[in-house]
Parts: sequence; structure tokens; C-alpha cells
Amino acid sequence: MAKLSFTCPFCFERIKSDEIEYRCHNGWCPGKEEEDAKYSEYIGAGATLKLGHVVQSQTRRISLGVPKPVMCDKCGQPTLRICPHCHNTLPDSTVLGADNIISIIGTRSAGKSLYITVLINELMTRIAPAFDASMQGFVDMSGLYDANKLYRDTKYSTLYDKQETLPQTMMNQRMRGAGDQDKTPLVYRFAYVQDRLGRKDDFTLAFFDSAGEDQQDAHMAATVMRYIAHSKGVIFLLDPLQIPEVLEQVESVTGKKSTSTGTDGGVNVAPNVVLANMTALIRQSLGLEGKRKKIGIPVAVAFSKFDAVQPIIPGQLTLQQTSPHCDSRAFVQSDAQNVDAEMRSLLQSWGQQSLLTQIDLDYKNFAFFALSSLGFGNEPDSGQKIKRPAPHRVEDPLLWLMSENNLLSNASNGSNPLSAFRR
Ligand SMILES: Nc1nc2c(ncn2[C@@H]2O[C@H](COP(=O)(O)OP(=O)(O)OP(=O)(O)O)[C@@H](O)[C@H]2O)c(=O)[nH]1
Ligand SMILES: [Mg+2]
Ligand SMILES: [Zn+2]
Ligand SMILES: [Zn+2]
Repeated sequence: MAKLSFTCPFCFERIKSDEIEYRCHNGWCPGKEEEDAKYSEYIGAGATLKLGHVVQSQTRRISLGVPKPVMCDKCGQPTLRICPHCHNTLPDSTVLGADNIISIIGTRSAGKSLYITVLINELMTRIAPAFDASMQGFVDMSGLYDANKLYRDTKYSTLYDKQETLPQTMMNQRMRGAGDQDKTPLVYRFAYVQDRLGRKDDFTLAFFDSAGEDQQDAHMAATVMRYIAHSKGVIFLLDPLQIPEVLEQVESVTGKKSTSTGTDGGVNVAPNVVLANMTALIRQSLGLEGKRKKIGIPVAVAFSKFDAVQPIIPGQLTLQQTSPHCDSRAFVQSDAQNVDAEMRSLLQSWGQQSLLTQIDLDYKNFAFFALSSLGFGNEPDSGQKIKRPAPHRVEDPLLWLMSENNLLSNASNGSNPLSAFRR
């Protein structure tokens, strides 16, 4: 069934179904080399690219609420749906399925790029299968976009094949232009295998590797704000080593300087300042600036680099154990509650009471998490070399947000092996 409106996973603009445009991808079409200013602008290409003919939305026909395929008015061949704002091809799961953009934000060196890289790999190989689902990269039939290739080239090959950490994500280059592909969202379709009742849920997951606080480029800043505004949940990554007490304790226990701290001029910004900046950004994105109203989107406050902090964490904590959700094939609420409570008391013991108070004042629905993208005993060496990532609890924030959005069922006692989903 066609929906009334949805969010473009490339530019994050809201689109009404009757605004969709259509591109012909027939190689013999007389209109196959039309200048496309919108797409060229999106990727930041220096010159205007020539692409397939675009059929405007007016020619679209609807039959019983289901859009009929639109044929090219120049050659009569079928077309692909494209976003009227950025002219990227729209995945079927975006047009037909639920919108589920989960935004991942954080300051410089918080660990966003490593987290996205590892999370996607884990989703494809372990997490989705545990929930009887599959995750597939979106591949545009017209050849403009291939999530699998983009993921491999910009992320996987460095971290998993070369086994090196990723370079700092650049902000001042526009989207895919100037050879920088970092800024194009990684777009996936998450689809459940049909359950016994014949239900089949399908949605788009878009990962956009943005440096939250970098706002010099107005075009990018606007994209980041739309990304947050239209997301169903926010994963807010914080670097625990930016807490002075934590860094001191870790360095005194291990007797060496941590290699996981930010390399950004060595400037450490206190987490409550980082949080205040992010809150301002989220408020601005949602049109809530200057208002006392609490932020309604669920926010997972996730501390990254748990491996580096582990030496100062008591061994018996739930945080230290492997995440149970995938094995239980459901979201285990009791585990998430323990993790949340443990993180709160750790934050208090690290002198971060003000962070807790601040979050309470600004957010309606939030929970604390801790994770490691690289895994235990895998701190980057001085040359930023690592072993193959063996992550710890990277799925927790995402599964919590999915559970808050009713995309997973809750097994409070961890025993719900059958249908793990409800909708
Ligand atoms: N020990 C440890 N270090 C990590 C982990 N994740 C990230 N780091 C360290 O933090 C650095 C920054 O990680 P990135 O993922 O590149 O951070 P980012 O948020 O994308 O940073 P920018 O692109 O600069 O905004 C890495 O080079 C590692 O040194 C982790 O799970 N464990
Ligand atoms: Mg990065
Ligand atoms: Zn778009
Ligand atoms: Zn055509």
C-alpha cells in the first residue's frame, strides 16, 4: 500500500507520494542525456551531469491507492522513482515500507565512523539473522548508487581488510563530490522473513556519518538537521575518555597513555558541554529551541570505546557480559535496565551528576548504553593498526530504539523464542 509521505534516505527531505518524480533508465531512450542539476548539486559535482530523462509527477496515475508504474513519455519504457529534491532513486522499502531513520550523532572522535562500520557488518552477518530478518544494501538499477560498494570502499576495506582505524570524517566537502564519498548515506533495507501469520515488515535504515558539531557548511548543517528531525531515534555517542576522571583512572591503572582518545588537537571537551551542544542541535532540528518542552524522540546515550575503559569497571557488572538480545531473539528489557542503572551509577562516581540532571531536564525518553566497536584487547596501536573487530554490545542502542518504535517484541524474562516481532 502506498503511503502518503515518507523521508528521502539520501537528503532527508519529507516527500509526499504525489511529489515523486520518475527517471527513465533505458539506454536507448532519446532523452537519456538530460542535464540533471538537482542530482549534480546533491553530489557536489563541479559540472552538471547528464542523466536519464525525468518524468514529472503530474503524469502519475493511481489505481485503488496503489501507484501504477510510470512509463517514460519519450520511449515508453518503465521508470524508477526518484526524490523530487535530490533526484536520487528511492528504494521500494522507503516508498512502501515504514520509515525508520535512526540517526547516529556525536562529536569529533567519539567513534561514529567505527561504530557505523561495525554495526552494519554485525547487522548483516549476525543481528538481522537472529531476528529472522535480512539486511540488504540498496542498489540503484540506474547505476548511480550501490550501498554495498560504498560501504566496502569507504569503510569495510580499511577496518576489516587493512585492519586500520578510519581517517577523520571530513565535513567541509559536499556529499560525494571532490572524491569524498563519506557524506553519502549508507542506505539499507531491513526486511523480516515472513512470519506464520504472513506478515512481512520492511523498512529502510539509513546511516549518515556526520560530525554533529561541525556546522561550517550550511548545506551540510541543514542536512544534519533534517536527518535528526525525521529520525525515529537518536544514538548519541559519547567518548568516555573525555571524562577527566575516567582518563586519569584508566591511565593510572594501565600505566600507559590511552591511544583511543581524540586526535583533534588533543582538546578534550567535557561530556556535559558536548551534551549541551547536541541538545541545542536536536532542539533546533525539531523547532524546539528556546522552548521548555522536552525532546520526544527516544535517545540512546551510548558511551563508546568500552574496551578502553574496562580496566576500571567492576567485573561483575552486566555491562561486562555479552549482549543477550540476539541469543534471546528478542529485546531483553531487564538487561537494558541493568545496563542503564549501572551506567548511571558509574557516571555519578565519575563526577557526572550534572550530565544526568541535564539529560533528565531535556529528554522525555532516554537510556544509557556502553559499547565497544573494536572489542576487548583491541586498542589501536601507535600506527592505528587493529585486529579484526570483535565488538561488544554494539547492537544494544539500535535494538532498544527499534523496540521503542514497536519493531521488536520485548521478552522481559528473556524467553520468547518464537515470534520475536509485533507491529
Ligand atoms: N579502544 C577503542 N578505540 C576506539 C573505538 N572506537 C573508536 N576508537 C578510537 O577513536 C578514534 C576515532 O574513531 P572514529 O570512529 O573515527 O570517530 P568519529 O566519531 O568518526 O570521528 P570524526 O570522523 O573525526 O568525527 C579511532 O581512531 C580510535 O582510535 C573502540 O571501540 N575502542
Ligand atoms: Mg568519522
Ligand atoms: Zn532526496
Ligand atoms: Zn525513456
